[in-house]
Amino acid sequence: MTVSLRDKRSSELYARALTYLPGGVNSPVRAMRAIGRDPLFVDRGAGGELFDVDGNGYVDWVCSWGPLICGHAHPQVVAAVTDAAARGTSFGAPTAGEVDLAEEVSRRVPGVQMLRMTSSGTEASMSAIRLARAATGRTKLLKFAGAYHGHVDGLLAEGGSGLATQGIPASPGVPAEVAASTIVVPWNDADALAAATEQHEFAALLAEPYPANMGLVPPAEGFLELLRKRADETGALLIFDEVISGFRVARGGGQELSGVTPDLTVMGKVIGGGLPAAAYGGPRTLMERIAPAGDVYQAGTLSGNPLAVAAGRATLALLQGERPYLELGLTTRALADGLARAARSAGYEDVQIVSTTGLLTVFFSATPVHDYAAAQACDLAAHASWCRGLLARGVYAPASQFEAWFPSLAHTPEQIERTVAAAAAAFAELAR
Ligand code: KE4
Repeated sequence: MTVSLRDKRSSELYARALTYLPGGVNSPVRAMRAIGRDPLFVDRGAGGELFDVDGNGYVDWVCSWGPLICGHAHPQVVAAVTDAAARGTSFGAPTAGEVDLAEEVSRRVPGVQMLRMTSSGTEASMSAIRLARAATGRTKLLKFAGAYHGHVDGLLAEGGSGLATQGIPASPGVPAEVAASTIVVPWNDADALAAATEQHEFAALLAEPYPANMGLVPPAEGFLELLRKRADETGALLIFDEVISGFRVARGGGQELSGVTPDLTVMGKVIGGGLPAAAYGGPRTLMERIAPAGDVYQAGTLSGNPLAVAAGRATLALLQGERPYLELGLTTRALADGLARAARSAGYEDVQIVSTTGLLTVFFSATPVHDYAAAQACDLAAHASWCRGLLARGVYAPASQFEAWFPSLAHTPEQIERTVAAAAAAFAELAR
């Protein structure tokens, strides 16, 4: 049964927002343009649910694009942030919490002995790249088509057609000469990786170990090991961008899950528990190049902000040991199996449901998706229509084929059932 979304207040806010904010939003994907509708304005979240300003309730599978692995407004996170705020919101001076958080991260993440906090994943990626360039004396970067590492000039470079292509600006305002320092290679393409690392001397090979910005496209068997091998053979640093996979796909992120340890790790989202915090880290020998210990400059007024640190520490405290990840794996599996059943029951066959602990994507494709080109070949109109159908039935899914669903420890079996029922009806609508 579809409900006509009451969206009067959202519409009024959107009209006003368009006057003051580009596209009415503070980040493009929130505008819901990829699914052909206006954005919904949110009033509040609770556990695995979101409520918009018109009082419509949804099962939320976006969860702020990843930070809320324990769900919205977790009491322990809210209490930690409230307590911290009562002592002051920012000092511009070191605090004990920052040391505790850094210690906790270094205990979890195999490749991180030392870290520097920033306020966004973009800043963390940008800084890790600067450090890699300083450490190697090289300039060029290798990135994979479809991977997103934040809106750093040199990373807003897309590949042309072909194996390993010199980046071209993916946005106006990115200088061609900056994009040209980035070589873009198809994900999971061992030959293209070999060719690029033979042809160029790289400062760094940069990858999301479990890419989730082309939809979830896990590494092919042995591909991360090959990345590690090519970095070692050519003197490039290996950087894993774990802003999404970190603390999510496993307790120590993608590098723990795969057993492949990078030279530098970029982190974000979960590390801030929903407040603005990110970090980059690695062995002390590399990280002590960063000012003021070393000569590579990087800074930030609100880096390690006490409220964000409190939220991050409270979130990681809820992710102790292996049990939370077993639970998150079961939730993700139940959702994936349910969505597959929903598609089958509706006779809608052309979907590929891909998942790993804490991440899932429904590709509208008749064939498996192993790289960005295949993700781009999905039926984007069908995906958009399906997402609109989910919204009408109280399910808030990522408004883009090139994003992932973010199951959390807060999602309940009842919310999964609601999602599966809505998915079956929305698939049936498509199949008609
Ligand atoms: P931020 O600068 O948005 O904090 O982080 C950039 C970033 C870096 N690395 C990875 C792997 C990322 O996924 C991101 C940001 N993720 C997107 C969603 N895929 C954020 C949502 C948005 O842009 O509004």
